[in-house]
Amino acid sequence: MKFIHLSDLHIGKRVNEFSMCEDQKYILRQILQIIDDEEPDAVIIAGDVYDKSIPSTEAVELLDSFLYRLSKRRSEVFIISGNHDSPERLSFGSRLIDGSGIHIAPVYSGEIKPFAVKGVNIYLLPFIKPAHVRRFFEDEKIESYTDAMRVAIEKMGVDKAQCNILVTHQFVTGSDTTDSEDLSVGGTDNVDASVFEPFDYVALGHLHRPQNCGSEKIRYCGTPLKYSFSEANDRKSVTVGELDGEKQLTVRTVDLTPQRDMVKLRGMYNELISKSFYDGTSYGEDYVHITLTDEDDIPDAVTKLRLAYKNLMKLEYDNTRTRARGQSEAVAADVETKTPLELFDDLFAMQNNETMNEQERGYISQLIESVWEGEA
Ligand SMILES: [Mn+2]
Repeated sequence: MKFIHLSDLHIGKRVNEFSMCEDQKYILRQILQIIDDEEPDAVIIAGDVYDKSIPSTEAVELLDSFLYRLSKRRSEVFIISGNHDSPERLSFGSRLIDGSGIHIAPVYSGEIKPFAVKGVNIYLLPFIKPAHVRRFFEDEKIESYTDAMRVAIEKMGVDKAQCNILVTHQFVTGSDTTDSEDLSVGGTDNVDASVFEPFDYVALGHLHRPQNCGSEKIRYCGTPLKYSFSEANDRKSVTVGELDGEKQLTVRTVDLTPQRDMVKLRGMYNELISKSFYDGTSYGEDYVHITLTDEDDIPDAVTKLRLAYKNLMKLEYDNTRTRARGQSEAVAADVETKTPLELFDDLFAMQNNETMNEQERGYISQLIESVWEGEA
């Protein structure tokens, strides 16, 4: 049984206020091409189909057209909701479209019946929290996410003599995160990989970087696009797996090439605006994060840089002043012990990367005196 594992499409997502819809349309077309080349028996989408529980009309249209195109292929399609989706809204009409080979997991009800594809059982377990499972199994001790997943899986009654795939959306303990996921503060939402023992493959969604959890049997395929600059150096792909009746698993990836990449650039302003820096690159179209190392702020830098870097998403400086800002907490501790003039001295140095000259110092010290005496 051959399958393609996708997750975290986040259709409708905006990154730094840039709509990703065009990029998503482009990458979904590429995914359809891969499906045509690979001819899998199953296409799995492991949650975070949409970016929001109430998706934009544009996002709904995009998913509708992707699903319609999928339904015209021979593969069966399996979809679960992630923490970003509303399970109720995502599964609207699911029983109606089931016959067209698009299977969307219903809201968790304590009971999960597998689908069979070429002798492999596919279990769809949408994103759940402990409370969602506790509701149905009041006698079980369910305190953590691991407890919840363990109970939900136990209740499936998986026959380990058969081949079994679980599709789910959770944070497996010890996995590698990026800046574009929504993880709970303090990390109480992690699930121990040992709960997945009954399965021959676990198609995971939630984390955005492709990775195996201990073995290739438990895998995050990652997002089809980069959704934060922390992923600038990642390679995005779809995971293609094959599971035979002997429980032999093979897993490989097919790379995805985005319409626009996300890149981080760094240097002096004059360097970055010189044609030799960006000529022959795709930076003009890419989503770029520029770090200027100039000591002085460049007036209107964003507008000027956008002449060469149309999709400049983020601009920051790395210089003496911005580094000093990191030390400003230490400076704040000095407030009690320093004179107003000394404090202003520090502020001036931080803003201008140089100390005041005699004339400036004289002016400020007069000003401070008059303020202090209430004469200003
Ligand atoms: Mn996600």
